[in-house]
Amino acid sequence: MNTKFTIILTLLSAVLFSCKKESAVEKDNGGDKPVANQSPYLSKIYEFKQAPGQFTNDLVKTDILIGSAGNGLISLGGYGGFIVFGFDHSVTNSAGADLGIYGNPLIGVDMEFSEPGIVSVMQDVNKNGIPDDVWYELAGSEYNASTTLKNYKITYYKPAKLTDDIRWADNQGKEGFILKNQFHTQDYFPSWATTNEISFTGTLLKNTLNPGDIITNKPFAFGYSDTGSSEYITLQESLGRGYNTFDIDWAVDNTGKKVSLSSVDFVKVYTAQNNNGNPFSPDNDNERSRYLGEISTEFGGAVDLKLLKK
Ligand SMILES: [Ca+2]
Ligand SMILES: [Ca+2]
Ligand SMILES: [Ca+2]
Ligand SMILES: [Ca+2]
Repeated sequence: MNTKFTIILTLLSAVLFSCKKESAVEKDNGGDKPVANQSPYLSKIYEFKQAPGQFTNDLVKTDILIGSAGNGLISLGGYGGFIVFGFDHSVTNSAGADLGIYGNPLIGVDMEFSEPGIVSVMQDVNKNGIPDDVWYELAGSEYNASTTLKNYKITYYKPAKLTDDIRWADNQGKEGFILKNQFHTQDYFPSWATTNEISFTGTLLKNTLNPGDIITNKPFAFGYSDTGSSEYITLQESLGRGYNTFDIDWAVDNTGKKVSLSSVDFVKVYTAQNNNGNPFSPDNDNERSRYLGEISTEFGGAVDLKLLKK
């Protein structure tokens, strides 16, 4: 194994799941105070279902996501893994972007590593305080791309042995594996599962993994979390901590028709690519096949942007 490459991969592995303490955005600098006793940060997690992955069942500390943002991360696991959260108020649809969501994309030139998450929103139409109403996807830059698959469904199967890769099959007739790696040896099949197979559905974005001296997963233009878009880079450079922004105006129903929402009560983020991080797939025996682990969106909290504005 090439030493330089090993060092880079070790660094990359650390960075992919580092918990950054510094944040300029959330600090109370006098100009970014919440108004009317409303917290700008998410206040409640309704559901958190990791898909299989290298960080699944590991380092799962959701408390750090409540009441602050950008101070810690959870990994949603492979395709479909998700979190559902809300605020202590309805998030109104103001002009422009409404929500900011934190992740940990790498943005170094030719080291880009994004792990896009799709964001959906829901209004508490029946006013029962729980997310049992209708989800509307926020259509990002890939929503209408011919490479984007709607109504995708994947099923993961619990392995016989802890050391086995996690097999999946999808509704496109394909199957494959979430690959185990040497950096993370815990059970990759989520402990929340009460059955030996679990399924997720949603919209699937195309794979963007690219082999090279450094394996990259370049960002999409806009509308996805954990993505080093040009907007993210600008925010990172100006605030010291980037995030991705989302406009409630992007909401579409399950036929792709735009819906007009004056506010939302629940937000869902899920991993939107199905990719085991192996650019040599289906060859799983290449020495670099298991370096990165699966594409799995990291989530570091969320803000109601209008409460952060000066
Ligand atoms: Ca808006
Ligand atoms: Ca409801
Ligand atoms: Ca990840
Ligand atoms: Ca990430």
